[in-house]
Amino acid sequence: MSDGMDRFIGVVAWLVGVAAVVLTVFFLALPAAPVAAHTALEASSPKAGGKIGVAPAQLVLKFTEPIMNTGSRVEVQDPDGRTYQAGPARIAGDQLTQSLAPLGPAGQYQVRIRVVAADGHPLITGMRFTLTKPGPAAGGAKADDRPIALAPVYSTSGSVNNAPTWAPWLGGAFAVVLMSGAVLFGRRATRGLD
Ligand SMILES: [Cu+2]
Repeated sequence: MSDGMDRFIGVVAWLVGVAAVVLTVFFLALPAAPVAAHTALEASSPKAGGKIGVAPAQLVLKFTEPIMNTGSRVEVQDPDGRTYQAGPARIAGDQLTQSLAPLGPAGQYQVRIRVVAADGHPLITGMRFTLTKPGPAAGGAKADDRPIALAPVYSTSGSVNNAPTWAPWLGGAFAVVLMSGAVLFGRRATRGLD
């Protein structure tokens, strides 16, 4: 094969590699905007993972982005499996308020949360808090309905849709591009020896 042909193949290989990288980055960057608009649980009252002595009259959740008025569901369950959410969740912007029936026994309460982000993607997450003394329904003190102090949520369990799912694809695409480049370069080098 002539030197001219070798050079031509080299240039084509290089152009294909560059085009692959550019197109990969371009197409994989597209879903980045909706990903950024996903929502996550940012703060809560009671505090996620916290301990409280007096049962709250309501549960307040603050999200990183506004959430839709439809499709939300909050469930507050005691250690025995009874639930205490009372009526529908009330949503205002990025905040959700769920009225609670008088809580029961002391112990860990599980909060299951489903909301729909402004971009239409559902967020399913959860948190727990511990009631250290029996609630009103178990003979304890009257529910606490003082103004809510929201505490930041540092980690949420069972959270979906918030991971940048394109990241592994990006890595994989680059690996493929690099391997293709290596194969083409190898072929070219071998041809050079003929
Ligand atoms: Cu989304």
